Amino acid sequence: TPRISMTLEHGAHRIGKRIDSKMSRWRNYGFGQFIHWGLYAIPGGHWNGEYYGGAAEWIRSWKGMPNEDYDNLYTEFDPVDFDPKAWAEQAKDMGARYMIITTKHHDGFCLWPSEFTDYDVTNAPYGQDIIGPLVEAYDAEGIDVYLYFSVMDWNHPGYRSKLETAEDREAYEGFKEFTRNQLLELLERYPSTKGLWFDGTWDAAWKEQAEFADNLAMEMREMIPGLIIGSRFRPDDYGNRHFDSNGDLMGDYEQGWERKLPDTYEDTKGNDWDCVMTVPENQWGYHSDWRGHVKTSYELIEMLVKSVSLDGNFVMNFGPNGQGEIRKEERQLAKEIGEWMHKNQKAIYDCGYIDWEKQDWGYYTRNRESGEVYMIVFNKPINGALRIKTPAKINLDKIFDLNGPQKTYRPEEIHRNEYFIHLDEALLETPKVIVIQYSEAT
Ligand code: JFZ
Repeated sequence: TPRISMTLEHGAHRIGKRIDSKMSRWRNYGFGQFIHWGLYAIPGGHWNGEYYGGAAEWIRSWKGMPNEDYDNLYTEFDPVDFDPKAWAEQAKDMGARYMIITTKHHDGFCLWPSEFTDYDVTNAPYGQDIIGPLVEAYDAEGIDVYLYFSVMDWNHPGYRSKLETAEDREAYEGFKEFTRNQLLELLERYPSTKGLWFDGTWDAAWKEQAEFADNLAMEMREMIPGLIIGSRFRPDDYGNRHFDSNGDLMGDYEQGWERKLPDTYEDTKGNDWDCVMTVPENQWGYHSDWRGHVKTSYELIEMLVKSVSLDGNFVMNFGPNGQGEIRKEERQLAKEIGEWMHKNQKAIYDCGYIDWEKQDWGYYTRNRESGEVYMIVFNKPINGALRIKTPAKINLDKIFDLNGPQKTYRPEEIHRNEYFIHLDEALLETPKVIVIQYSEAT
């Protein structure tokens, strides 16, 4: 059926996935690290001994903390324990293949020396660039760096959430120019940047900027060809975000999976996507008092596996404290996930979705190059029998453990295209990976 679509000047410029090598590299990461770091790490979710229950990086918007106090926190920003090499090594050990760092969050404080504002690291006691040394350290570990940038900026005098008066419009023009300058500055300073992760683009004022945002994206891609930008940047002609007025994805991947995962492949609409996930329920920046449920490495590994099985990347967040230290809970999780990744990364890296019917024992992933299929088993049935249903005309050639006893399984055919393999281990201590090599019958 022909698509009925309206003409948009600033809608999606491409239907379907990007197929170039830079985007393939992004698609194949599987696992990434997010770092939320800024002035909010200093109060860590408290002010004057009072506990703030919202997301720590939003504390400025809390009536318990005067804006003036927040805006002076920069005079205390002196993270003497900041060790970019240690962060990068930890990320490498954990198995992350890309990293996203908050260059500027909603508060407007810049972790790089910006020519366009005084509200940056150089005017804090620390007095030095944070982003440069981070990029260098992660580049050295072979971990690709992406820059998080909040368009919303609570510090810039021209920033508006909505444009009601002529004065607002004039002020906002200055803010747009500032935004453009900062973005081009970042790309010029850090040319190994692989992409930008935008945020704070939901305001009514920004939703009117289809043309400006579209042109700016083009300009940034001229500076760094192949630059990867998700769907959380530009609005279309009618102010629609992520998906344009025709329902087509704007940007290189869908950025709507924030602290949630799709359940089925249909939910992803066949697009590229990433899921960004906090360790507690909703804390991105450092909060010294995590309350409520804190995710375990087991849960995070399951989310990672599920993401890859549905063709997405999983990005786990870290919130270093005001001294520049990564808290011990996060270090411990990184270590546990890393231990699993070292043994099982074959089922994650360069892998994606395969259209075999999902079974209750866990998830399938498939290596996009070799075609090898992995069963990542989280739930062992009481009888130890794992069901495999394949599409028609598939021969299961060889089924074996990725690790451990290197056991080979002989599938028991129970129906046409339906089998059991029988596990004999008593209990699974960690999610177990079984490799399936198959061929298509002619
Ligand atoms: C934003 C920020 O406000 C937050 O502090 C953090 O940086 C996070 C990664 O991004 O929060 C969002 C953004 C988008 C949605 C929800 C929270 N969303 O699309 O549902």
